Amino acid sequence: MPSQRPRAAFEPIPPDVDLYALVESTETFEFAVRIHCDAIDEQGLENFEKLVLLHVILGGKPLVIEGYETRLENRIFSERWLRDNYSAKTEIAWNLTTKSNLPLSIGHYLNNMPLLANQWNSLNYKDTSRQRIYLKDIDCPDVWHENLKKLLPPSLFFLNDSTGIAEDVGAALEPNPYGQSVRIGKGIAKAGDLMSNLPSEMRAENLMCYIGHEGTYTPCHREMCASLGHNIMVEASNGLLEHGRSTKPGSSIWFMTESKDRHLVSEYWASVLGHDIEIEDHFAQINAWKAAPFKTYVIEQKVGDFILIPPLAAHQVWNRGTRTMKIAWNRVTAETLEMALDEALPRARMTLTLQSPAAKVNQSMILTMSKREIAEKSAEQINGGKGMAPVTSAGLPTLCGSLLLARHAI
Ligand SMILES: O=C(O)CCC(=O)C(=O)O
Ligand SMILES: [Fe+2]
Repeated sequence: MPSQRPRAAFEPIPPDVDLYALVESTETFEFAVRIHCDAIDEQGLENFEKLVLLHVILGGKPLVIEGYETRLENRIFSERWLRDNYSAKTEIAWNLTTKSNLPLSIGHYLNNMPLLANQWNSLNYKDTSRQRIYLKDIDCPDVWHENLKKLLPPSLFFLNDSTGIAEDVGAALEPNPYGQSVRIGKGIAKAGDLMSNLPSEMRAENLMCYIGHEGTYTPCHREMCASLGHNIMVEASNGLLEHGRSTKPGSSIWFMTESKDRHLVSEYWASVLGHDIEIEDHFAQINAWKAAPFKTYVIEQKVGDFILIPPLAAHQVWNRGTRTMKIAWNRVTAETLEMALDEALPRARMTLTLQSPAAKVNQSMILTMSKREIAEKSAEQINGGKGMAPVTSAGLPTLCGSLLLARHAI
């Protein structure tokens, strides 16, 4: 049991870390594959979707799509815009130093970021009493949502409904908005987000923003329910003066494994590091990654870098510089559902049962259901109680929706 073993301690990353030298000198480290967003326009969306399926979903390796910085509208994706429109909004920040919630206004946080970031240097970066305040999992402003939607490949976006062809294999009956009582819906999806097939009250509204300063981080974890993770850095400090104060360029360092190494990763986390990978509580030391018996992909995410996180691939993230602003979401496809049913759900069910007394009624109901009951229940939900639908069709996102929501309720 992880809790009975000595547990690896947290060790911060120095502000002057040389990532390129680190990857160069470590055999098991490799930079993740990058493509430019212009290449998607040149090669076509269909080829790009094939690449995502083969490289990320089935191949289980991370992919970075770079180059969005020139397409993001600078005026909207800016510190100034956020300050002008959301200064007074109260959010719950996460105090990483005390491991507790900290309610604050967005304006107050933005004002204090240079102070929070500039406190660190190569001598004091291990100081345990200094404040690390991370504004994470906050709602994404609607204007950002709408702008991003116009910018990114539609099949990758949050709640997109490019999920199959009408009347194709696996289609279920659905209410007909044009008169007759029912019509045959869409078939089993190729890409898209199956969550979009659900009534809005059942969807996981998981389009989230992360705003962080040097030394804030997200411990190692995997996306809930074997879903596919998406994360784009939309803004960062650029090293110039802001409101009369100097800034340091913002970026995020990612350490990520491959889907295929998931069992090895869990075992290493439990037996060597003494932590449970299912509980997002440990940011592993660089030395722990170096000594690990699996490959580690490293990414330095800058503005305009859009990262695709494979299902069940463990990853942790460290913010650098004065400010990074990211938008992230999850997507459920036919393939990720299959993986969820096979292995992520039994584990998630265990973790959530243990950890979340606050889980909502439908969540706990779903968590105690068997795989077959889940399939039946989901089929009922899309067929209006008229019987079974194929397991990988639209019904099962109900379950994933509950789990994705539950992630933030823990
Ligand atoms: O940027 C972060 O702090 C965490 C992001 C993450 O884990 C994700 O997008 O899945
Ligand atoms: Fe994540």
